[in-house]
Amino acid sequence: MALHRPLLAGVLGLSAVLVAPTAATAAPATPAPAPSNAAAASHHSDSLRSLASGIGLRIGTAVNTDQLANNPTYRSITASQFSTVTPENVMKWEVVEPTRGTYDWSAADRLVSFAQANHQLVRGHTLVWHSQLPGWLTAAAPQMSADQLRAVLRQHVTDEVTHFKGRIWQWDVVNEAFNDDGTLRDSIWLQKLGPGYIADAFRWAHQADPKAKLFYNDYNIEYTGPKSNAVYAMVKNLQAQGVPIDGVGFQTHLDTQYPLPDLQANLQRFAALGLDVAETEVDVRTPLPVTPTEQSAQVAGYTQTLQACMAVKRCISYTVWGFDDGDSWVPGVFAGEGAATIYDAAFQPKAQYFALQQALALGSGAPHRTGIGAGRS
Ligand code: 9MR
Repeated sequence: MALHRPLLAGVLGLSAVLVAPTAATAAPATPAPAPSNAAAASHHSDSLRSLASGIGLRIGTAVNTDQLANNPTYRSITASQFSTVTPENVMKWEVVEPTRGTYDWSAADRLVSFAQANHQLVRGHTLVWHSQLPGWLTAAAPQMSADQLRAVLRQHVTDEVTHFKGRIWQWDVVNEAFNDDGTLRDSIWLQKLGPGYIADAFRWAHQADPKAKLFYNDYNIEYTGPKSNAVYAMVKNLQAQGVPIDGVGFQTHLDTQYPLPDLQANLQRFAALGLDVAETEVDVRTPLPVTPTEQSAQVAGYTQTLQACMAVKRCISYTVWGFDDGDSWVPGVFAGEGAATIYDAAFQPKAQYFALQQALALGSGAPHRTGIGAGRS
């Protein structure tokens, strides 16, 4: 899940970032009555969402819906700092259809309502993936014929997109279908259905909600190399077949131990295909405990990733994968690493937060994104 080229210098070599704690930027921890959707968001002019709106860029976060329901501080920051939200887990297949044929949209519906109440757009995540599948499906799939499995997948895509029709800005239709060497991942989808499942999923999603922007989403495709080249070739191929694909999501899970050589140029080459691009799951982890040097690298990582997006007109959203260290997925997966987000576990903004704020403030002359709230054209 990470680049295998060591070199802190790649990140540190970036221009120094002034980390000026100029103004009180954390959202006030105003208690809001749970479980109200009214998060009392006062959109300060120096919030991330306000600063980004000047160039038509959406700033997002993955949302832990348990925290959203129970923690007023979490709710307040989610509402005040971000203009798009992504459900971290509650739109995944195992959550929405725990028993075959019985849907549970409740948690996802609550998030979508929260987003609407706070004038936020929603990135739907994710329809077709090899992970977080319901147990009934992984148990039954090996015995199914290709036609049976295709019908199950079609039903899932159609029912989920139909349920949220008109309320999703960007759908991650297919997630993480490639290996790092550029070959297709050996998932149940590839094994039984062959590579055509990818085009099918986009077509089914488009039929169910013709206005949603449909994305392919993956990690380790931020820089040129076998994996991003394979995704690039796939996208061109889908376009040549007339498949309705609108964008590519670059997850951007970074680690200060590895460099990020050519993100902007890579985003630009996908944009040049006529696609939207987005950074969809940004975080920058580091070995713990964090030293000042490592934190400088993390700050540079956030600045670099945001500036790359800002420089590319077709980069329409920049989403962090959770905003606080207390809720980050990183420590549970990468032993000894963490501190990957922009707020600490006590919901205080870190230098990483101020770096994003400053990049937005200094980048007000970046190209203005157009049609940002609109669906596909
Ligand atoms: O952050 C998510 C975590 O809570 C889940 O346990 C995990 C299960 O695989 O998925 C995490 O989110 C992933 C996202 O859906 C796709 N890209 C990688 C993310 C981090 O693993």
